[in-house]
Amino acid sequence: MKASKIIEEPVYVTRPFLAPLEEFQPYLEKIWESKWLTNAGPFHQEFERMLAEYLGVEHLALFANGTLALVTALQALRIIGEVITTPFSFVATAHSLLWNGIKPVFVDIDPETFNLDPNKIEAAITPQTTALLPVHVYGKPCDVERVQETADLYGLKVIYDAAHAFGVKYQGKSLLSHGDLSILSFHATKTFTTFEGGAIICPDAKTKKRIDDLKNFGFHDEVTVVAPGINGKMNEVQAAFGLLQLKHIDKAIARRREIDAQYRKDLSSIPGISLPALPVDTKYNYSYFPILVEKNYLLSREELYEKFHRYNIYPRRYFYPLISEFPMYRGLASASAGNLPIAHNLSRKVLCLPIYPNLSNEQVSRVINVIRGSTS
Ligand code: T4K
Repeated sequence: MKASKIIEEPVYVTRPFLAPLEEFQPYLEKIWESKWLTNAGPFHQEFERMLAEYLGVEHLALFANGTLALVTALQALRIIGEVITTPFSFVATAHSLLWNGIKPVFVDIDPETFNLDPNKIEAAITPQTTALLPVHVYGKPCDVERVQETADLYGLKVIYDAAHAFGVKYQGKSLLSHGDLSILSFHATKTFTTFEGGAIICPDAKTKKRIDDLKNFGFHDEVTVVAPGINGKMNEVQAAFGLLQLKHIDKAIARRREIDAQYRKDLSSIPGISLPALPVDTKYNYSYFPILVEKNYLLSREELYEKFHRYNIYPRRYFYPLISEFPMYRGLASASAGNLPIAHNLSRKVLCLPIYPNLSNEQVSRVINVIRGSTS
């Protein structure tokens, strides 16, 4: 019995959803025929249009990945000095600040949403603060109204790291339309993928043009360079793949929703396991399924994590350690555990369970049985 468990297929925290291979062939043939491989080619242009339409936004600029999108968004708004952000995110959020010579200032998170606590932002503002960089963690909306109120009061820009928030709608409109800019990631591990990829959601055509220039070395036209830009361009294979994925994304999110519901049903009554609530007034994308392993659960978070590995299941501790604990950040005054008690505590008890469209019901049951303790 035990031996058969060991040879079962591994279950990862996520797996990319891939449209059928044969459906990709015609796109590749077109690329081979046209020999247009990158630099705003035909698939790039079409994908930008179709994606903006799908997301319900007016303008967006595609990128080679989400990190370059973040770095460029900060450049586009000429952000300098200090930026207030969350420690409870993937390290790329704060790295984008360091790449721009900006000092991150960490503020604690809200215990319900796990996003930057709007009540704590004001106390961290100094004369050097120029912007806020909140993250819609797990795709759940930040308190966008309160964030904007504070930003308006102090004349700060707001850039949302919306890497997890593909397709999320809040109060009937795209969550991505909040703030001055939002960035998306289409990495292989995300709800919607182009292998690597990303985008900046822009409020108007002028801002999009500036960002398009910045991602293309700063070229405004053939002979004019207007800024020290970078190479952040998405290529034609990525864009074509994005177009194909778009045709299947609603089905993929619907399957994630079923898995989320199954976990909620079967895990809600297990002592010591807390399930963060789904966001209200939100069309959610079910991008992650975090559970909290509380003190009264029969194992510690680390013991449960190790136990999963014995069953060939690989949940992830997103986000542990906190960004503020990494060597390049921990010397900052705002990085101390005492300044970030909620985030610190959460990072020690969170575990993100596997959730992806091709996860079978049988695999979901395997995950649930490990937590239930029905497997030793
Ligand atoms: N902001 C936020 C809030 C983010 O979460 C991220 C990225 C960014 C910004 C930056 O965006 P990008 O520059 O990446 O576009 C992963 C991803 O590498 C990263 O994109 C993501 N956040 C982060 C949350 O997760 P790892 O180190 O956990 O990934 P990895 O390679 O361990 O993969 C996790 C599991 O996914 C594997 O165990 C199996 C599966 N997998 C992974 C890959 C790469 C596959 O099945 N196929 C694959 O190709 O960071």
